[in-house]
Amino acid sequence: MNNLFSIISHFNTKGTIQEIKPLGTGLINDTYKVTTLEQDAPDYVLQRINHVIFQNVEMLQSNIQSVTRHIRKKLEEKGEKDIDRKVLHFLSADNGKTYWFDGENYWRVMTFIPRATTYETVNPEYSYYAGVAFGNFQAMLADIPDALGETIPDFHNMEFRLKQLHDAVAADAVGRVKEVQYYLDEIESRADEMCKAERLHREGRLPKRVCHCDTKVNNMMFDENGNVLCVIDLDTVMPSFIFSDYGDFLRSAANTGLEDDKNLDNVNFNMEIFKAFTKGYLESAKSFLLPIEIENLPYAAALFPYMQCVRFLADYINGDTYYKIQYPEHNLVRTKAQFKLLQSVEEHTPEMKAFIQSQL
Ligand code: GN1
Ligand code: MG
Repeated sequence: MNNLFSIISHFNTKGTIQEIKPLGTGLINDTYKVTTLEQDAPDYVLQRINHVIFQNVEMLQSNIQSVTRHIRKKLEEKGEKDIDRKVLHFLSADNGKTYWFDGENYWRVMTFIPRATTYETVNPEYSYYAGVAFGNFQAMLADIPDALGETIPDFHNMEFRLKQLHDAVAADAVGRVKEVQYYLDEIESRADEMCKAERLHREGRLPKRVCHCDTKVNNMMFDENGNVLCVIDLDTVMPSFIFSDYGDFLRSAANTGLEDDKNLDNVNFNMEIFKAFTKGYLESAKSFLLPIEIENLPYAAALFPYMQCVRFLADYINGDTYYKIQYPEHNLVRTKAQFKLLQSVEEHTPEMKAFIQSQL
């Protein structure tokens, strides 16, 4: 922890640092809350950037700067109040950049947003607000002037994720392939259908837009009245299909169980959350979405549990090199839970299609 105090001293903070302790449940970066002593000094969030995963930290931070600058400008133009709680603010370090390299790790600091909460689960009312907020987020970024880099190349490219799984199976680095054959077969039988987005894109029928690409429900800040303040965790903001944001929110928020639930009976797709989120999303995004995007929203709802199933399984087969795990079979448990969620989404597809039609 001493080390953390010395790291934050390289950033342009106000007040006296009193305490630094772990914050949140992210699977990639390490996050800490930094509390200051004085009432009038803000608190901060300190993060160690996982640079094995985000290899180009310069590009990463430059993307985030472009995005936050653009959103701030949009909010100012709309005459919004309380803007400091509605867009993230990153501090400069001694080197004039928004990150600091200590010789081993990359670090960044942002201002902590006061009186705001994140949730691991949300009710239909909050899902509706989240739908409106993610639609607005995409709409605000539609005319961002800077070209954003792909911080993780092919991040939500389903063909690429399947190739990674196939490579993992071929290498079978820790001898786990034999125990997961059932899941490999289930994945293979859906592979063609699930790679539809990439095909439509190649045919010129499906555009990429600037998306958040990690719209897990816990990446959204709500105020004390349930209003959405802002979207956080901007590392993966990049051009993608709108399916990314729509699908990943539902994957996390409409799951009646946990992402890593050991009891698969808990895991089902919650249609009330689906309806509320879809209603909100279509209200704010309908004006710019193409018919092919709207028509494929049920596909997006299936794509993300499927993709996550593929990613967790590949990591399990590789011997757990990507996601943080709490116990040896953790990635297998996650795979099974995502697969159960996928099956439940599949059962609800006709109902989803009918609901979407009713909203147009
Ligand atoms: C990771 O950083 P975090 O925990 O919000 C991952 C997402 C996955 C998610 C699964 C950069 O998100 O893509 O959907 O875990 N982020 C990265 O929970 O791989
Ligand atoms: Mg997160």
